[in-house]
Amino acid sequence: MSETRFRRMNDLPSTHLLGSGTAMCAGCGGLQAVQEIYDVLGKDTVFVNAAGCMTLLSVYPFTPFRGSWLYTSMASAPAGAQGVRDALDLLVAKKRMPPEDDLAVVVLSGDGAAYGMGLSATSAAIDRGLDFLYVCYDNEGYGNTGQQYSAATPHAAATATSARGYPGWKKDLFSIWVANRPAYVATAAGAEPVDLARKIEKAKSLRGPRLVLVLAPCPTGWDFDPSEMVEIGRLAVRTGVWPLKEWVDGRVVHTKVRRPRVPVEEYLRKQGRFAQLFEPERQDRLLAEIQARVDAYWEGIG
Ligand SMILES: Cc1ncc(C[n+]2csc(CCOP(=O)(O)OP(=O)(O)O)c2C)c(N)n1
Ligand code: SF4
Ligand SMILES: [Mg+2]
Repeated sequence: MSETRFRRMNDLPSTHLLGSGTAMCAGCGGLQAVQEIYDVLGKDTVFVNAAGCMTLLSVYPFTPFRGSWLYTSMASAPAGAQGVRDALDLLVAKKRMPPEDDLAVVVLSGDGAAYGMGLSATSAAIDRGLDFLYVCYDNEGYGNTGQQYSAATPHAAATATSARGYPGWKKDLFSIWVANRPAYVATAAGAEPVDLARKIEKAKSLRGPRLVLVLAPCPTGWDFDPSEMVEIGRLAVRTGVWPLKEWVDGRVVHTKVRRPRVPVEEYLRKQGRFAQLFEPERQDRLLAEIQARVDAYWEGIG
């Protein structure tokens, strides 16, 4: 695997510029998910955005969003959301803003913030019962700074800081949130837009701490052709690598169960970050172990 792969974001041609004058990669799964989510949330939303790729969407004073946008450090988005929520509540309580002008407070962060740096602030916000929706677009690494591994990186994936393959196993953020007993927790994928839209609708209708965790295929960090973004997202679901599920009313429900599942290898093969599993020689033991973990998950749910 070449090191230069992880420098591509800085070398992007101007064709990757969006209307707001910001630089995003072509075929960005995170951007696809944010667009789908914003269609449902609408403009009466304040995004509290932890530093990451989506921060590039808004460069003061320009933003492609019709609502509001606040930028925070990686660890602080839930604390920022608390401040915004409190300010809105005070404005309504003091009759300086009519209740119909109230805004939904939405944290938007990558996995580096959601699974790692911002996790204690998130836990505290859930403990306080903060009324907010947390949207995490999970591209399984620190994408904005060149795809270093994060706690969301899958086993054996090559990153800028794990050239021979990440030795750890992806953290189960869904279960961590569930353990905190919030109002709602769901996983979703931009490649499954109907399921994603339904979950955002559901989350929008509830109050209290809510998480929607969206897989975000990342051509730059995962090393695949941008035209394959949707197909890779679908394969993550069809292989069972990325279960679509929600936790509501105290139980976990899987919203899409594929039988039979596509072999995991079909998902891995399409991504350069897993190339060392196939070249220079096939890593049969590792491939079998990855498949067995996915099988064990699905056998475990009955
Ligand atoms: C405390 C801290 N360390 C490092 C950085 C530099 N930094 C900015 S964005 C980023 C990556 C964030 O990763 P993630 O949350 O997964 O979002 P992504 O970039 O993948 O969209 C890093 C490390 C920072 N802003 N703050
Ligand atoms: S590095 Fe990945 S997540 Fe970040 S803008 Fe590029 S494709 Fe999107
Ligand atoms: Mg990330």
